Amino acid sequence: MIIYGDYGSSSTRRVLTVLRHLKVEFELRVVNLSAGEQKKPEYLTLNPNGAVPAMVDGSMILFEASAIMLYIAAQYPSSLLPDGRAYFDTIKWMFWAAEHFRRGHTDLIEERFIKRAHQLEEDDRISAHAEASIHRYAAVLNEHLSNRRFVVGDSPTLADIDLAAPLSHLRRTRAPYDKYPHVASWHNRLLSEMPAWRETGELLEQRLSEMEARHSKVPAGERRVELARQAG
Ligand SMILES: N[C@@H](CCC(=O)N[C@@H](CS)C(=O)NCC(=O)O)C(=O)O
Repeated sequence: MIIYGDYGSSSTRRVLTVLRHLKVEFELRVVNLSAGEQKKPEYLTLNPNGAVPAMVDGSMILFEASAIMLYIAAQYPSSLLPDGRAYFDTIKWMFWAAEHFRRGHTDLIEERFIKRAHQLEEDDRISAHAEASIHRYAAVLNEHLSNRRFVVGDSPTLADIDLAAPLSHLRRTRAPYDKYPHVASWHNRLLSEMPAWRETGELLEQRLSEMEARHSKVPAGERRVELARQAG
C-alpha cells in the first residue's frame, strides 16, 4: 500500500495513525505541500482535488482520508471499526466530523496560519464565524463525552481519529476550547492510550515547525508558493 501525503497535514495524520496503530506495512511518498507538489499533473491523476492524502493499493486508488481509513479498517478488522450498532455510530460521528465539526477549524487554519505565513491580514469576520461554529459543535461533543471514555464505547475508533484531527492545529488556530473540559480529557486519553496518535502528532509538529522556520527566511513575495494551503 502506498500513501501519498505530508506529515504536516492533519488529514494525512488520520491515515498514518490507522496504519501505525494496526502495524500495517506501507510506503509513504511525500507530497511536499510547501513546494506545491499536490498540484503537479502526475499527482492530480490520483487526487484531482490537489490535496493530500491519497492511497494506491494495487488497482485501488482512493482520495479522502476517511475513505482510506475505512478501506484499511476493512482489510484489517479491529476495534477501530466495530460491528453492529457501534459500526453505525462510528460512521455517524465520522460524517459529523466532516460535515460540521472540522469546518470551523479549517477556516481558522486558513485565517491564522496560512494567511499569516503569506503575510496576509486575518479576516476577523471569517474567524468570528469559524469560532461560533466551533463553539456550536464543541458543545455537542463535550456533552457527548461527559460520561464516555471515547466517542463510541470504551476504546478508540476511527471516529475518535476523525474528530481529534483538527485539534492538531490548536497551537496555531487558538480555537476556543477553554469551555470544553470533557473534550480536553478525551483528547489527553487518546494521546495516552493510542501511541500512534501521539507519534503522528509529534511528526506533524516537527514538520510544521520546519516549514515555519523556512518560511521566515523566504522573502514575503515568494511565500505564497511556499505555503500552499498545507495544513488542512
Ligand atoms: N477532505 C479531505 C481534505 C484534504 C485536504 O484538504 N488536505 C489538505 C492538507 S490537510 C491539503 O492537501 N491542502 C493542500 C491544498 O489544498 O492545496 C480529506 O479528508 O482527505
